[in-house]
Amino acid sequence: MSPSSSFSSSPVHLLEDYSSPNWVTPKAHIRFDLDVENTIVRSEYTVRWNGVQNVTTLPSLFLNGEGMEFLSLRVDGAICDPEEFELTPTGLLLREPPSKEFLLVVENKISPKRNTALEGLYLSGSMLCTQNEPEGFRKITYSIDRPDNMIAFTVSLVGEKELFPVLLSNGNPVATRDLGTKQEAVWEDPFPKPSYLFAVVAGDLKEVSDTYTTLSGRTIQLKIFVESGNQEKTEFAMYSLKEAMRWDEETFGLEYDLDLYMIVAVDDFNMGAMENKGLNLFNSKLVLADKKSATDETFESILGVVAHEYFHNWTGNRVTLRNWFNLTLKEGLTVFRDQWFTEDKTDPSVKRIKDVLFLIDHQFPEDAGPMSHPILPKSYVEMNNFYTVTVYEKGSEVIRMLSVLLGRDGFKKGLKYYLSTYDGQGVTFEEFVSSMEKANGKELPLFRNWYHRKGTPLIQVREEWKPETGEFRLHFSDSEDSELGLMFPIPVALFDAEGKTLQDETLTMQGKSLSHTWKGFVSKPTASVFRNFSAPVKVSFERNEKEAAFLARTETDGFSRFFAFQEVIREKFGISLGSSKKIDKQVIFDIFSHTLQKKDSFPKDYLSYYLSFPGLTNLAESLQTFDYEEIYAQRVLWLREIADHFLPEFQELYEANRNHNPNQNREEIGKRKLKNIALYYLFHSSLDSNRLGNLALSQQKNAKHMSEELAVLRLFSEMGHPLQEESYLTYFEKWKNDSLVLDYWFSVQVSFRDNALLKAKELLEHSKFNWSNPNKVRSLIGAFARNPLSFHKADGSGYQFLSESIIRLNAINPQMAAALAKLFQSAWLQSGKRPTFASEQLKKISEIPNLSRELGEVVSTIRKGWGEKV
Ligand code: B3K
Ligand code: ZN
Repeated sequence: MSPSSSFSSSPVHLLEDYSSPNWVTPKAHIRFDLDVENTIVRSEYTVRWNGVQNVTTLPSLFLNGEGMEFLSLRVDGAICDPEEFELTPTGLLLREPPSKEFLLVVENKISPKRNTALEGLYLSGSMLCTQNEPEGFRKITYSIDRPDNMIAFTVSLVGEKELFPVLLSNGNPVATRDLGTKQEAVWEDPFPKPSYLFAVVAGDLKEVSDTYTTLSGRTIQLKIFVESGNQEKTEFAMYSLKEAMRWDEETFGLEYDLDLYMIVAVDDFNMGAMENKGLNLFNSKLVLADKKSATDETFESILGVVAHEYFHNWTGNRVTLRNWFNLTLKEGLTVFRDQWFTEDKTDPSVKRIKDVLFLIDHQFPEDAGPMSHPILPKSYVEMNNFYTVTVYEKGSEVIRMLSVLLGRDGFKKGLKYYLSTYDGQGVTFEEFVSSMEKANGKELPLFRNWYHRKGTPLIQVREEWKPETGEFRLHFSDSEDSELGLMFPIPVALFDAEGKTLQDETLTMQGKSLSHTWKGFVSKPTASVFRNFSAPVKVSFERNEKEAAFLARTETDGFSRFFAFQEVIREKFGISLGSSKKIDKQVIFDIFSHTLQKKDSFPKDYLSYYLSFPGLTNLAESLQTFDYEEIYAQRVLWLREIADHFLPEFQELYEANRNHNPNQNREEIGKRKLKNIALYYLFHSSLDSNRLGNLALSQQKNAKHMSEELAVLRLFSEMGHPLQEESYLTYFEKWKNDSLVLDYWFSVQVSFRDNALLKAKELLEHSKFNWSNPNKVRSLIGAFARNPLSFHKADGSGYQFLSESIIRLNAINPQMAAALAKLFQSAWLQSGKRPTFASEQLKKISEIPNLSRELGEVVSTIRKGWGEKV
């Protein structure tokens, strides 16, 4: 069954070609005879004509179906002769449908065990499970597999009791039957849904149950299914689910609609999780956690992803998509909802800082490279390739802008209007934006251009100060000569010299430029613009360094204060690159001192971010200079200077936060982070590295929380410390039987420094590495390619390593291969012969036999973007 269809024979899908389906299947009864090697699927559909009513001859009906063995076809009970239909590599064509409504029964066979692509029905460990978004259902059975075909499903699952004591599907369990050594379970989902939300799970699973009572008093059963032995590790996921349910009721008045909500943890999963109606499937790493084995970052991801999938129940499932071009309609919106949720549950400034850093480090480069696309892509060959940071994260920023333009209450009104008007339908971004307009009585015409314009807009900001009249003017202009003028909010604060807020107001850009004048000042105010990162744009605001430094100390908005400091650091750091002279860093030291003196007035996790020095990728991206060796060398010098300057302060910070409880609350998470940041600076100072090494090793050995333990491995690895190997070994011996914990171990060893290639090759041969497990592939190969120092080695060896891995994965899991191939994008900006080496590797990939649709599209898009003949 793997790999999927080949690239060369795959058509391009165009948004402009979209039309609604001629035929739909409002009802389906799918029966599975489950078997690891050979599963028989029998699908019974009510097929209905959905085209123009006065049609004279009914056109043919095409059912999607790939990589399966056809068994039989019946129409209205009669078996079809071979000449009545045609089987193609992508489906089944019924030449002459008998009437406008009829019953079709099709039978086919699939092999879950051979399905290493992990799409459709597949085997993970001893469990059978499905992944159908976007187009996996067509790998299970013949169907009209598109999101605008809404289906009321009934599902019968038949399987060996011993192998599959637990049989699950969407909706409600309605019957079970004992069939001797086998059993049958019947599930019915009362909510019609597209096939991408269909799910099945069968296995020997243990259940952890809880209940949730909605604000209207309904009791919902909550169940998390895991492999035996993992029950203890579900507490935090269950807590996250209940928090998300409460939050959606309190914030948007949205209540869960079934009586049962299930989550299943799956070890082999291509992404994070999947929002199938009533039966979410999750990558185990986003369900299973306890303080010993999961970092604080993992806990926060669990909180966010459990909430994200839950929120999809309304934004995605109840109101779904008309076509895949509109993916951001559910993803951008649901990411925004999960970000908002985490902001409410943790520290809003810290969450915003993390989300924006992620956007800058990952989405900005994508939007500036060969794979740049608008949040509403206009064409695709393989939809899986468009689950991008642009569709998700930029999509979320676009939705967030609505919540600023309309206010959060206006946004809530708009969302309620949208969900109640389009409940049960598949719609487009247009229905969403017009709902926001209608509910708020406000027109947003230019806002729609965000869905069509690609690239990160660059906004120039100029200020004018007229001391004689006390007038202060800000001018904003869109530097791109684009037809697609934009609408976005610009929150502005003006501060006096004492840091008092003189003005706090939100301006709205509509089109290409905007000027605003304030009057009545006695001295020039300091302006903070685009507060809280109000639009996904780059801002060029040439101004006095002192003003940014002033904002870094006084901005009342925590996010903008952090970013002002980053701006100061980046400016200075940029000057130091390529300069042999030592740069005066007094302004930076002053901000550090000021902040360290006031440290008790900040939440600890906020302070830990504020004190962190920007990472390699962030420096490269924001300075648009990609000589990583130079950036790395300078960064080490800077860190040493800062560390030595504030040695007593960092020592004190380490000691003060050394003792903590291993609990998941803000205070304790903050302590762990601060302690680790302090240790990071101490390691860069001129203190004796042996003594520090022993201190760190004892932190690792006595750790009560994974965040303490892993921080040490990271430090040793980043510093290339002599105790590194001992640290890795200690960790391995402790955790060798916990596959999820070993993922951290794989990744930490290849994430830093310029000599990771040897390690990566060695780890590929390790008995715990497994090419078929996406978490392992991401932890080793993905982490290696995200380490710029090793990946962008001048001799091209990093590129060769990646391309060889990709070629191997093309035959196992094309989605993983394609995801890794995207990492080549950044090679084009590198110096020397690197772009040539990278393009040779891509060419090599493009020439392999059986190049999959997923990988082929990525490689050809990058090569075209680089101006190569493809
Ligand atoms: N909707 C899924 C992602 C499906 C990815 C398919 N390659 C998870 C999510 O965004 O919630
Ligand atoms: Zn999602």
